[in-house]
Amino acid sequence: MEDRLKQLQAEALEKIEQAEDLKTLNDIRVAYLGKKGPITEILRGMGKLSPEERPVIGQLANDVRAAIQVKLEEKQEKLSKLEVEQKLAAETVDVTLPGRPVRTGNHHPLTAVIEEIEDLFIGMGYTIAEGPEVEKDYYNFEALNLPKGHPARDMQDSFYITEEILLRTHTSPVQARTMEKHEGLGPVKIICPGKVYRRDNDDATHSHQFMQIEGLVVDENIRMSDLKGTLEVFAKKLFGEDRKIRLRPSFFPFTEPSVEVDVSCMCGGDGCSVCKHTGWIEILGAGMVHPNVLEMAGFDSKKYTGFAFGMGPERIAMLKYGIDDIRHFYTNDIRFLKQFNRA
Ligand code: 2U9
Repeated sequence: MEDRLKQLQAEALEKIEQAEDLKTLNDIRVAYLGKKGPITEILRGMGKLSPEERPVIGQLANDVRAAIQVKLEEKQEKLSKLEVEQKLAAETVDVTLPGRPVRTGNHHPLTAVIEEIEDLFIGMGYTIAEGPEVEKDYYNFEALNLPKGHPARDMQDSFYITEEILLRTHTSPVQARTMEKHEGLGPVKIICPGKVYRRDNDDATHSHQFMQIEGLVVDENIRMSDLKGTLEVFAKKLFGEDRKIRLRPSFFPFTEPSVEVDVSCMCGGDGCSVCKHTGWIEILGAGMVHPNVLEMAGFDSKKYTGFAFGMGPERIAMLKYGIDDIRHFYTNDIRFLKQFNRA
């Protein structure tokens, strides 16, 4: 019996030593120390032993059981630690790996150009004025020296809602309203960005709905040279310090004299398809505010003068980014929009 117990101990310790995982270890515990295990069996059969043998074998059986238990506990601790270490190694995060790129959104190219132009004029002391897109005929035409029956009204085929109400054809009514509210006192220095509408067939260069940015300065002693200097600063900041501007005579009912403004082409005058080999690109219309417009808004035209200008940001963005079709701004093809990600 003694030999059998010693053999069981040696066997069990050997198996524990060899065990490579916690499940095997548990199987060994059940096999040797479980209710049906050999050691329990020996202890149960103690009654059959002689009184001399009983304490010796009893003591030995308890020692064997304790030795196996101790070894099992030691091994369990070792294997548990190992398991944690293996798990940690398998789940290691390589912090040096580059992250997955997060696609950032971006401004619509038209919004980007409008904000750039706004910032430029804010930097020159202008404030932004806004007004309704559904406008009275009076502010859209009459207050701008375009009385009913004026031939220039035909130049701007309009979306009329009633006889007196229409979708504004330019942002000029915002200036007319601002001047009227101002009651002729002190300077006005505003830019008016906004959506405008004209009855036009959409094609690469025309849209029935588009944006405008107009500017207006009214004060004492405002002269044509102030207009020219302002537009020169504007063109250089927007297109580059090497650019020049030139003014050509034109006609608008709300300004007198009126001019069209060209910026020198990026080809430097050599001639290219953008400037149609002229070296110049038209970017703006402008002029000195017509005395009739000043008077209708409540300004004394003998005391106050002013200049005004207007531009189409779509055209500016098309020139700046080399876009060949105005419809790209409104069809919102993601492949087009993604190209303007400044991030
Ligand atoms: C008031 C007085 C004067 C605004 C002006 C232009 C010239 C002009 C067009 C250019 C291309 C608009 O985008 S476009 O279609 N605009 O040429 N606009 S002067 O003159 C005003 C406006 C309001 C009270």
